[in-house]
Amino acid sequence: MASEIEAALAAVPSDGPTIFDKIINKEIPANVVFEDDKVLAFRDIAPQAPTHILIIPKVRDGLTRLSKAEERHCEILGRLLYTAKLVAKQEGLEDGFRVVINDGPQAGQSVYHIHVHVLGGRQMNWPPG
Ligand code: DGP
Repeated sequence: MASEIEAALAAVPSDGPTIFDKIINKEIPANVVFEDDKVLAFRDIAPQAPTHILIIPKVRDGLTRLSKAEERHCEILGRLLYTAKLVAKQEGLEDGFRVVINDGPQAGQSVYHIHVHVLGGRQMNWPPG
């Protein structure tokens, strides 16, 4: 957990390319669980639950983080959430799952390409840390 926060605090919020561009462009491997023309879903490299999947838009279009969202992003934001539902079903998370979007350093965001975390397979705690 500490290294996740260290990574988030070290990350410089920017509109530049991120590691996720390399995954989209197949320059580095990822364990992809779902893909269509708009979104890509793959397993997190540092899973925080038995199932931990990231869902990202294939085109960032300025959407580095949720706080940068504009009206034009409503469609892709909806698609990210709908994909979370599809992926949760595909992963067999019938007993429930959690959807997380970290925004900015204080929330622990380390990659500035908006992404939805889908976590499941264990009992979640509340409040989150
Ligand atoms: P966040 O902290 O919300 O910005 O989440 C970023 C997540 O991205 C974090 O849980 C670890 C994951 N991640 C970072 N680099 C890679 C990578 O190269 N491959 C995969 N699969 N996940 C990555």
